[in-house]
Amino acid sequence: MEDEEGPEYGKPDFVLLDQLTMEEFMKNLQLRFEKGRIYTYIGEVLVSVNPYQELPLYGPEAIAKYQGRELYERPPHLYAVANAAYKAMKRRSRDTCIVISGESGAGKTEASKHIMQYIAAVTNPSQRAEVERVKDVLLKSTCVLEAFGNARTNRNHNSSRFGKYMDINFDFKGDPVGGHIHSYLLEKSRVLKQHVGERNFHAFYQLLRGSEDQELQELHLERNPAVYNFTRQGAGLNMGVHNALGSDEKSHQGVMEAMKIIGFSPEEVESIHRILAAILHLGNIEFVETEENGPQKGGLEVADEALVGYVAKLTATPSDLVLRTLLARTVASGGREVIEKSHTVAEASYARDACAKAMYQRLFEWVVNKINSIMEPRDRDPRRDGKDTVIGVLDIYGFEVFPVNSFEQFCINYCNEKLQQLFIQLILKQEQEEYEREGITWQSIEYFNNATIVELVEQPRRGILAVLDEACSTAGPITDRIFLQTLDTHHRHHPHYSSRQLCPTDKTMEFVPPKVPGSIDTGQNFMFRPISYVFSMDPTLRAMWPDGQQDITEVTKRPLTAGTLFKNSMIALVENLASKEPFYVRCIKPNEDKVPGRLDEAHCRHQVEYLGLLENVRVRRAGFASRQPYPRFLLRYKMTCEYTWPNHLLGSDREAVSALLEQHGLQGDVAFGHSKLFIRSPRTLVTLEQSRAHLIPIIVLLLQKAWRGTL
Ligand code: AD9
Ligand code: MG
Repeated sequence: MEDEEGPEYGKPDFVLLDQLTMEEFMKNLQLRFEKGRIYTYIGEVLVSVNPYQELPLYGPEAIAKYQGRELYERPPHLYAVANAAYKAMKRRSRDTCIVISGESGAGKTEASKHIMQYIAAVTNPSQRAEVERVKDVLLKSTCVLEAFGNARTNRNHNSSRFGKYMDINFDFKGDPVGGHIHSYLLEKSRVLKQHVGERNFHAFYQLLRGSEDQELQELHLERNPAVYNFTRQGAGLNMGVHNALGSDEKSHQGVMEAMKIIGFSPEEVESIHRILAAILHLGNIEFVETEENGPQKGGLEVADEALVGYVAKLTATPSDLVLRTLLARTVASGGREVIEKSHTVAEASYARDACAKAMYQRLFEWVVNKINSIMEPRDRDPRRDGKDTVIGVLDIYGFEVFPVNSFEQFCINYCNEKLQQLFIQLILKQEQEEYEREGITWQSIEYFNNATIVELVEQPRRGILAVLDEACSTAGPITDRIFLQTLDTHHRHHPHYSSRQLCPTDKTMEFVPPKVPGSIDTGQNFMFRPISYVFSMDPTLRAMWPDGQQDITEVTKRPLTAGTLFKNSMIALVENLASKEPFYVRCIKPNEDKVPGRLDEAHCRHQVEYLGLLENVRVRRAGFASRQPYPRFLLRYKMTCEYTWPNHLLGSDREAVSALLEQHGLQGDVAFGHSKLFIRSPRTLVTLEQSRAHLIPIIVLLLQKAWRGTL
């Protein structure tokens, strides 16, 4: 990797563009991408384009180049951002966070892994055993969570189907001593259904393809995923042997090893496999109306009793309980009276699916909790009142629009809007704070604030989620229609709302309510409770249902809806992020086809637009196009002035910068802050850049001559 970047690589910071237009922005992005420069700054924000190929940018050597450096000293890189966050945390004891955003497949998860690797590599020089243990768990947790929370989608072969925010706790030496993962809304509907070309969560295929014959026999499983309803849809029979991580067999070994290192016991791993197997068997259970009883009596039985037997055995639950869970439900009928109500075929199928979904979700949550319990900081530093300093890394599922968008896409996109809003607020807030700190007067500028979109979702009573809650509480088949009509009544004229009835085609930049059939159902978070697991003898399964022993009359009370729960978790997340010093990575997906090295202009331009990157540059340049610490400024431009090249002999860097600017006649366009130079017009930077570009070849020539001794 080059330490310096010449003009042929374009501008390493978009703030340096001569003219700020979309064309110029895209030209610079494209030029850098073609030269393998996938990272570019906007000030301290890192823009990253997914190369879809292995580039020689990572690893110990590259890490060493960034370690302890300032952001500007090396070409833009994720390591530089990780290093900046780490330094802010260590030097100033500030809690920091790195927010990674971008659409599905843009490279967020990969970026978060590089960040973690950087932090792991630069910490614990004294090799303390406890810190090494924590680092191992932090690094290995990713692989386990990806197995259970990622899946192949048409947009990304290793798509995160949950949001992840990971805190890493550091002690006063700056070494990781613990961590905590918050997971957000797993796309659990994927357990049951997948679009054409997509897969269920990796864990199922890894189990089937990676287990020994003997293990599969014990789980009553066949190796072929095409045998199971939950794993045979979406992908063709020969598809999906590989995910982005390699073959399922290899991944299985990797996950098993990771679980061992993290500290899952062999019994726990076995339980996990039994639960996955039970879910697969559940998916194959079909229901038939019994002839003796006749449909009018509602008699129902399962087509293949053996499957119920497998589920019962694998979950260590009496099989008559499993059967009863599927064929009937227990409801509270006024007061404390409890009655059992038989299911129709449709209801039984719904119960089976709800059961499978719930089991998987609980399994996922249990895995997250298990990892958290192992990462819990053990010895808190008493000098800090037991408080560690924290770096948070946010890798959330990216913005996505499908031909049919479910409630889950609605939540994913709402989450992305919420993060965009935070980005806008923090970027402006940071600017203001910096001007104040440096004693500079601030000039505000116009920008699009997507708060209006977030409000459309969150507003009390009229907002999309409030209306959805209302519709969920009104039982009956017409609720979907009522939901849509109510939304139309409230928001017909909202600039960012398009009604399904008025405008059936999606406009991706606008907020379209989820396609309704089924969304009420998912939004309700109401399910037939898999009551049988309360009685499971499997300790892992019991641990997944800590609420299992609750009184049935308590349980059938209306729970908070999934929408409200998600909204609350998003508000808490944003509050948490806002309390920390933020660093941003804005990921861009170069093309829809996952092709290495190809950047589709229109596709990227769209992302640059909705990520507000041009606005970001504009805000950065509005008051002052650029601000740079004096040493950084000198490092880049000192060759353009006789008083500063090769080193200045003036009293301070600030004085040297002043002399340099005076020589160029540019002193009228700048303000001198306490530690930084603020440059008003991009022209000034352009003049300096041109002067520098003009001098570089001359200096290179002189240096070559000096080396050859011909000077
Ligand atoms: V989603 O919202 O979870 O669907 P992400 O997380 O944004 O999405 P991800 O990081 O999973 O995308 O990247 C998608 C794929 O792009 C990876 O599986 C890699 O094959 C590829 N990728 C991403 N970043 C890099 C990189 N820096 N170098 C090489 C990369 N390949
Ligand atoms: Mg991801």
